[in-house]
Amino acid sequence: MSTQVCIIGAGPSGLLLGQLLNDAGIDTIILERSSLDHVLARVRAGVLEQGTVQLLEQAGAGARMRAEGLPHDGFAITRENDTHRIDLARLTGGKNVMVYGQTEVTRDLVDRRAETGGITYYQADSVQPHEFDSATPHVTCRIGGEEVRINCSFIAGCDGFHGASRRAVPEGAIQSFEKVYPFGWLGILSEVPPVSHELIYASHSRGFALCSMRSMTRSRYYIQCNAGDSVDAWSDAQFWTELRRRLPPEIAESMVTGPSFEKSIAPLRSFVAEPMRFGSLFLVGDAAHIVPPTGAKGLNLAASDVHYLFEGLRSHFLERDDSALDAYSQRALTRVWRAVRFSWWMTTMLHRFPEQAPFETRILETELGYTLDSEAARAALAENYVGLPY
Ligand code: RFL
Ligand code: PHB
Repeated sequence: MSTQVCIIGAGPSGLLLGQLLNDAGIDTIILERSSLDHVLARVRAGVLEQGTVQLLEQAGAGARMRAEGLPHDGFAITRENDTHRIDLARLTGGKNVMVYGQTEVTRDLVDRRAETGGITYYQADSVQPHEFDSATPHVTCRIGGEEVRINCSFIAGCDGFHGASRRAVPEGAIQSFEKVYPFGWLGILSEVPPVSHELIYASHSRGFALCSMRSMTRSRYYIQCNAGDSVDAWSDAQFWTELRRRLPPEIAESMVTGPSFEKSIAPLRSFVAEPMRFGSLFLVGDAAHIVPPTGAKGLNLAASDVHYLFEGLRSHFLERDDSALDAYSQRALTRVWRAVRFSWWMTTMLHRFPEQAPFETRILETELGYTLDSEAARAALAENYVGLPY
């Protein structure tokens, strides 16, 4: 087989890149390790920046998001029992974010690829990029028990943090930066109306909590938990009790609870691999970087990487101009590091760290107090939350 761009991974970055390329007349094949059902069942992000919304529209996958997504002009931060609203629209000159689940984004992109005849192989085993530093890049894998070789001009590694693409790069050619946080997020989905029509980020002496949503009848809630906790150790009743304790009483009292239909623990990590290009292999999204979910940036960074790479590939194939492709790694990494800094800052300011020195605790309390009281600090928070320009 052969194609112009072989894309590894059918998560949001692989599907979005594949759609933009196919629509521009550039041929792609997507290889995905898991089954379609598994890809569609993953529950993750919920907040889309305007740049992500525009890219989904550009890919022809924006209609349901426009109809069913919830535009949010602000969110709340609670500190023990006080509530402070961050007015995103006022602080950013009219910008907002869209609350629309990653599960729905993935479904819309999968449907659009099927409508437009794009090729995706699911359950592709042992996917491996080869010779991306030569004139004959190719990818091998097993599909339905058969060995397959795909010759291509470029390989897009969109296969997430645990994928094969980054691991195919020789150790000396890549530099990694990593910080692992000493806690996780225990998250649930429940068919109950959200406690507030906007998100609530709660900083509390018992630990962080987040009240989010997927619709006006489906809530997504998270609480900071210990790094080693197991999901089975948390009953729904224990989850709801702990969540309520971390919220101001008037919010906790008005919260509707019910059985969870999804419950999982996510570890928190910041990670960046540099550079993001190795010959004809490009790393995109979680394959190159991970942020803790506190700033809602992971999926949005995957989208901005896709934007830069699509522009580069489009100019290469349609205009015979390689300048944007050559600038990919640098342009993507500049935006990535800003989001890594913001996510680290939000995480550090809002969580409670085990064994924190009293000095650090006071500094972080002061950081939060300053952020909530200063118009300039709130504007900086809002500017980053809605998403820095591409
Ligand atoms: P993905 O989604 O991990 O997709 C990678 C795909 O590659 C496949 N794959 C392989 N395929 C072939 N061969 C291999 N060897 C392969 N290895 C892996 C995988 O099966 C998968 O289908 O990466 P992608 O596309 O870069 O997308 C990144 C986003 O999924 C991620 O950044 C976000 O979910 C992060 N995130 C959030 N981001 C936001 O922008 N806003 C949020 O509100 C937000 N909340 C979150 C989050 C992530 C969370 N978790 C669980 C980590 C909340 C949580 C709890
Ligand atoms: C979510 O709804 O899953 C969500 C929202 C905001 C975040 C992280 C996750 O910062």
